Amino acid sequence: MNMSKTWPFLLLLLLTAVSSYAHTPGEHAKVYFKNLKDGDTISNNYKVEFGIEGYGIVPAGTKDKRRHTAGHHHLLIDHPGNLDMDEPLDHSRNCIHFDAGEQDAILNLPPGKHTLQLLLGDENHEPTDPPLMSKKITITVQ
Ligand SMILES: [Cu+2]
Repeated sequence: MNMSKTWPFLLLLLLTAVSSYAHTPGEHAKVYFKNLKDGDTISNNYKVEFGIEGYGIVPAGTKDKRRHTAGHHHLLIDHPGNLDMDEPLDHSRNCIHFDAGEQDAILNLPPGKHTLQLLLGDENHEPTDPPLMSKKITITVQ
């Protein structure tokens, strides 16, 4: 066997094994707002829908191996931005957890401008690595 031709192949195999590490979404994975975009104006009781591609949704606390390829949504509302990506996400009015795997929510916010952003968390509410975050959008509530 010619080792000079085999080494690059082995290296590629090794890199592939490392990059498919648990809780690591692929580079094409993303979360996004299905029916809201930056600059939109909405009325209260708006049902916002959460989209996800290239990764799955499971309830928080899932113990089986689905947890390696799926998580649950968090909606950051007017979040101050002091997020530690290595710690579980806080439960606050700025960070709403969708522990049951919900993929939509009814928005009821005070009139005015608000920022919204989606961030996926794992079974322990920690962001994946790299984090699956939507673009931060600013909306106006009438
Ligand atoms: Cu959570």
